Amino acid sequence: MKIESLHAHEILDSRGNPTLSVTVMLRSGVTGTASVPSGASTGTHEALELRDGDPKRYHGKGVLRAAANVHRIITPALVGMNVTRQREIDATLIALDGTANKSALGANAILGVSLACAHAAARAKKLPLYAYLRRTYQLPATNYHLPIPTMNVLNGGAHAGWILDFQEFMIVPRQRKFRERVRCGAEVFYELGELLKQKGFSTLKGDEGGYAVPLKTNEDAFKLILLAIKAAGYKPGKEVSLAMDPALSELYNKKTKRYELKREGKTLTAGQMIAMWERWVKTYPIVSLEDGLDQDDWDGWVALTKRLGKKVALVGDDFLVTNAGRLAKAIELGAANTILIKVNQIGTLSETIDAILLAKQFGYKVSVSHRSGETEDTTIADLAVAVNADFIKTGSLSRSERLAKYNRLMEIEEEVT
Ligand code: 2PG
Ligand code: MG
Repeated sequence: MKIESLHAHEILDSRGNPTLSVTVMLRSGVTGTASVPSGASTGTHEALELRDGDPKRYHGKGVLRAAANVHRIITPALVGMNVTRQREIDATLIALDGTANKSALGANAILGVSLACAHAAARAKKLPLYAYLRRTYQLPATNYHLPIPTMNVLNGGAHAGWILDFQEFMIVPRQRKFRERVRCGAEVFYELGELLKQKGFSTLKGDEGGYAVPLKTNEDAFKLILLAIKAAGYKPGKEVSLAMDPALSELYNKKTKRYELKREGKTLTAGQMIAMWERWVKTYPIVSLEDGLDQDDWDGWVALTKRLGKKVALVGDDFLVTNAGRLAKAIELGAANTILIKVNQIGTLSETIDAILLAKQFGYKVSVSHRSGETEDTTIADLAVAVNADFIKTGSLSRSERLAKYNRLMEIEEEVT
């Protein structure tokens, strides 16, 4: 079980940007590998993704410094450690870095190592990753519930050249089996493509594999999706619900304290934004609203939660950044009722698990999420199953880096049921 060596190198993510892949090798020869995702609409309170800033390579986006940190600083500290002591490994990584936002070594360097260790340990223990995680963190549940997927079929915002103001319009298939949820999502996605073609739109796709189309209004997105759900033979609200991530921190003007919906030519206050969400939730079968206000508008989040918290999942992404500290404050104030979990927002597996455990303890729902920049790594699928997450958010029904997670979940379902 002892760690023999670590190797980190640059690979490219789904946008063609460099990211880290890390392999841990044990004395026994067993290895574990993980690669690190990367966001585009990142929250200001996320852990730091270390990039080289050398304009001669990859427009400054190289991660050679992060790789060097793995080799020069992390490796000497971890060699000889027992790879199954994940909490000790993560505590060592956090102490080595010594900053609050992992800016010394880079959260990408730290996360790559943290996840690769879990993979190596699971393999050494001859367990699937989800079962290993459950055991190593002594997670209480004994049964397995596969998550409800929230599938981003129409892309806007920073993921699609601002073709729409809001970033993600998602379908939420609710069939009993995960495999049937995937099938339903794919069938609705095909119908949506057909509808778009009929209306004369192209069916080009955004970063998360959903269609990227210049609709007149943001609301038109849901109107179209409802048509697609019906055309695919499913009942909106019963078999398929809706979810959205308008990613409003991206539209917030801190100086004017207004949300700027440029495509629609609207400028709204937080109060007007909340009123709009109330109307949408009344009109459409929306079950989940992520980042419905700016990441630092604590009062607004409390007001939003009072108004809609009993009806829909109010998901904190940029707002909570997988950070147990921010989550504790939100719990105290009564802000949001669901946490989005992104491993690279916080930078170690153990801190991720701590945020999840805190959320569950206080009745917050958990949605495990990809980033808009992804790789073929499927760790988040196993993580979602390990913790019995309520939701998983991992993109559309196209693009292999998104489908890899759905495919892994279908495989896991066969193992656990
Ligand atoms: C989000 C994510 C993932 P990004 O805002 O929820 O969908 O986007 O990874 O660009 O932050
Ligand atoms: Mg988000």
